[in-house]
Amino acid sequence: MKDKLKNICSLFQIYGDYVSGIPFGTGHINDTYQITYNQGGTLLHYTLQRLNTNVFRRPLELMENVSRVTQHIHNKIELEGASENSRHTLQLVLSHYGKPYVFGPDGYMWRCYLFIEKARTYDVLETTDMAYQAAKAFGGFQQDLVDLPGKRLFEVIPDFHNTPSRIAALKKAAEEDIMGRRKYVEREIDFILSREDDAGLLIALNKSGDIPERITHNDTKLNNVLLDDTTMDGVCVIDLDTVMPGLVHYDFGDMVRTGTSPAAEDEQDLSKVYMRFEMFEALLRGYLSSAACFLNEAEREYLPFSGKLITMEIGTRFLTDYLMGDVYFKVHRDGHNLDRCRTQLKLVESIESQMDRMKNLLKDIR
Ligand code: ADP
Ligand code: GN1
Ligand code: MG
Repeated sequence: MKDKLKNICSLFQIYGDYVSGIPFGTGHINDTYQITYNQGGTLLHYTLQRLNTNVFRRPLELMENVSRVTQHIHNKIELEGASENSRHTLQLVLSHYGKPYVFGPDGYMWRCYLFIEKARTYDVLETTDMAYQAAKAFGGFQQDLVDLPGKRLFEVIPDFHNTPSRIAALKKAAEEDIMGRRKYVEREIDFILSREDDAGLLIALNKSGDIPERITHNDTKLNNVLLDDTTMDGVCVIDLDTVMPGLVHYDFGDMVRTGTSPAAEDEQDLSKVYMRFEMFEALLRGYLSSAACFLNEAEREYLPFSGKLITMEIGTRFLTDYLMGDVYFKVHRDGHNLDRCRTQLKLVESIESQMDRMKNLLKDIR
């Protein structure tokens, strides 16, 4: 593996001597490594990633999106005269051919970013301040992209947040039942299907013109934002593969899904899974602190609902993958996708039971 990573790194414009490469992060899709180089006696880090091209089938278009978005944010920060510019947006390292990616001998696409130091991601948020800062950073990211010039961003995965399509895929997987697992999950399937009427609501509001399409991140898992080690400020939004046209709710909903429960996404003890209202409040206030300036009334109104919808949607995806034999998300034990699905559905119940309070809070914030 050492030689393999070293060889891939040699295809990028990185100076100095390769020292090491270690697996990094807990993402379910790509393979990420922290790379260390010795440059004239100083150790420097990079993030090297192998793109999962089973999931991302149009990697060139994806990388064009990522380049446009990071360049745009970079230019904005530069104009604002902020310090430590290279900590506040991902910065691609180019290949010797001047491209923001390389194809390795393994045939996969690889890319490399400057590593952002003195900041880290969290799988579970510990304090309301962390929730506030993370949500503020994601809202700021959307705001930065409101004026992205040029053509519409490429739709990296069509219908990525089309919840009715996700439910249709679940029904198909349940009907086909290729692994013979359906008998274990009838309750989970019923839970989702009994909420099917909610699934198309945001898409309908988009069609009717009430909710506009914007540029969204679409994977605002709380571990996709780096928080500063000292100040806890949101330093940089990362994991930009799914940045594409979307609704703001896809982002806010996923923050609620991943930022409000005190338990991990794959926790097996469901009594530990619930929505902490104070975390929801911090996420809402943090998000509005940077996004209120561009949101319309309907977008605002459906923020609490989005937490429920996106949690149900990802639960649906985990269940579908379980039924299909764990072909999409990386798994590390038997039943892993089912455990993940169950936490999501438990969280949906908890969100539902607090929905009135969530909506009232929104009315109080002006
Ligand atoms: P995945 O698709 O696997 O979730 P990410 O892009 O989120 O990939 O990266 C995985 C982890 O690597 C992140 O959670 C973060 O801890 C770390 N990471 C990624 N990019 C950087 C970076 N530029 N600087 C510092 N850490 C990074
Ligand atoms: C995947 O790559 P990662 O782990 O940040 C998935 C998201 C899911 C998430 C669930 C491209 O995100 O959509 O919400 O897992 N990414 C893709 O944890 O499917
Ligand atoms: Mg990630």
